[in-house]
Amino acid sequence: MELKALVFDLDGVITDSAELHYQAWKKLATELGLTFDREQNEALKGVSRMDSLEIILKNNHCSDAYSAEEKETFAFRKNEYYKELVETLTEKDILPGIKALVLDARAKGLKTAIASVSKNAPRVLERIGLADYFDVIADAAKVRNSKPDPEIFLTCAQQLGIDPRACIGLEDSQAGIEGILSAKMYAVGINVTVTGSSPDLMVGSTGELSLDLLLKNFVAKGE
Ligand code: B16
Ligand code: MG
Repeated sequence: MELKALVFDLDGVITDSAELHYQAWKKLATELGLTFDREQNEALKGVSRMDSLEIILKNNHCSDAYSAEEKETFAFRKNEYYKELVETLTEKDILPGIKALVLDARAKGLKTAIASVSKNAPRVLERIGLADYFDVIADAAKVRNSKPDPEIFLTCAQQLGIDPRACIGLEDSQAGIEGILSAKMYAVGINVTVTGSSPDLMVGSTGELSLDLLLKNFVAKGE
């Protein structure tokens, strides 16, 4: 089967908004007197806002100390901090190699999609000037199951009208790699701290990615 589409995660693959999520959670955690560090932040990559909050509270053994309403307020506050940080993003924040890869892929007739569970994904893409370079941006509000569930990747393939096995998924998180593999796409990991299934191909950073590298390595599942 021929390669037909590239399906990108956003945070940590297109731009380093993973760092902005970290800073926003850190601010909230500090206000609440909770511990939170970069190591704990790894487990939040690709995980929805409310699930992320639960992980932070559980790590601090205080999940039961707050009502559902209080938790909603905390998540809202974190998102306000995050949105402020998103407004500081510019084209310079596109990670190395990504714009060239997206342009090369489109020039070769491949489709491109964004599989981000972030409800802020469209705004992030606008800020960095890439909003017009994707055929599909999955609507995170409509996705019921966060990564590692394959739902968001399958939604992208379906909206593109392409067999998932003809797609490459690119991710920086373990949850995302699991999602790509479950969707039967070819999985490319970018500096993933592997704690479960390994991606089909791993690179150390986005700067190592190129369309040539992907075309050389791509093998459709089941072939
Ligand atoms: P929001 P991805 C994910 O995006 C982030 O990795 C994760 O840290 C974040 O909690 C989640 O989006 C939800 O984001 O609060 O903006 O809706 O990695 O799937 O692009
Ligand atoms: Mg990510």
